[in-house]
Amino acid sequence: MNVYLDNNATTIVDPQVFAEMEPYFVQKYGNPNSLHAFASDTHPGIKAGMEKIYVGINAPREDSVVITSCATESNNWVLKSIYFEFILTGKKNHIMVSEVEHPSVITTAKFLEGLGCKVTYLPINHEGIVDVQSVRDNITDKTALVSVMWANNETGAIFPVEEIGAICKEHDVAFHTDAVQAIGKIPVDVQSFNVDYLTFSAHKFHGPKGVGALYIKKGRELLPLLHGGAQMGGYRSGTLNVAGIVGMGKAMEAAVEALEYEMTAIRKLRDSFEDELLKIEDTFVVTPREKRTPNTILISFRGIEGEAMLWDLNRAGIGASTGSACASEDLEANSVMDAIGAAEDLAHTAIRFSLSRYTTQEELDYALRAVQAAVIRLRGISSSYAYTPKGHVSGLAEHH
Ligand code: 7TS
Repeated sequence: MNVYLDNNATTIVDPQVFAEMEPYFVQKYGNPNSLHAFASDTHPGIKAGMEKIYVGINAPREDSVVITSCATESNNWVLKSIYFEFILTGKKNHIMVSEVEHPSVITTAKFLEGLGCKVTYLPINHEGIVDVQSVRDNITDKTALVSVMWANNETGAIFPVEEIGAICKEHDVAFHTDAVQAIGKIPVDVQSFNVDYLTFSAHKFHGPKGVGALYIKKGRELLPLLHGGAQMGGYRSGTLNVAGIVGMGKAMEAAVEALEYEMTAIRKLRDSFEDELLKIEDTFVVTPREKRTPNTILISFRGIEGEAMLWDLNRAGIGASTGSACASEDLEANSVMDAIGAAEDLAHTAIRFSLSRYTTQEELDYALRAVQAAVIRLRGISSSYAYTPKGHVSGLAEHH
């Protein structure tokens, strides 16, 4: 049996999404900017796709949604544009990001730091949630941007973006949120609180890879990302990814439709799977369930290297993760485990299981048996497990 439990890395394309995209490859292939029927044939699809995206995040029509190639691109754009417009010109000197942002934010912030921008890395608390007080404490009239993700990709922790947005508004500071892990899992509405920029990516909600977006509130216009033929309102030149826009629109519509199912049925599957995993001795979960997206579990198995567990699971046909796939080439400790100050031996033991609306009870039953078998095998050959004291672990609730 093959079981895919790495949906925070990417998701299967919904067959309905694929079906809607298909005509835009070999039938309606015109360049939308040309002046003939091959071009205008693509316009209804683009219009409908964009409409579904606006509706999905409840964006007012006066605001912009710019289609990019991925969330990484959207995140880079926000930070670098703010740097060019406000930091390089000396109007402001400071940005804030949480210390557990995706690398597309963290490494961009570090790059800007190298260029002279002051950066505050906002800490997370023992539950893996970003500390609102640190936003209040560090915001100044020289702060140009605060960037805090809506939900964390590793733990699923939902961050207090509403409160952070309110603090930013109070100080007239631009607020960006990376909502990649929120869309399709919890309600995302850009009008429900103060948000100036919002990043998302189609492949995380059963759309195609290579299509991301950035929502930009009116009055918070950015500098163009790509100069050229002035597509996407001049923000991002380059021939439109027509099929991608159509696909992202359909995926957004389907994600909103399935939201209730995700928040009830998938949550239930996740919770009972987690209950069973926590029955295994010496297992730890950081963020309380009710503060997480409904599909995610980050769990540590004391005495077992995450990579070893992945190896055993992969042999059993199960795809999981030790954290983010983007970071998996260097065998560093999980960044969230690091940030909450977990003991070194536990930081390397975290495994992420992320479900989707396609996940079934049968798959989870199979996965549970595979995890149980892997735990017995790997602890049996572990040189350290038997000697590890079972005492208190900083920041982690212990389960026996
Ligand atoms: N932001 C967040 C919060 C993410 O989780 C990811 C991908 C990205 C940005 C980048 O998205 P992309 O569209 O540029 O690919 N996160 C992960 C992950 O957790 N495991 O693999 C990829």
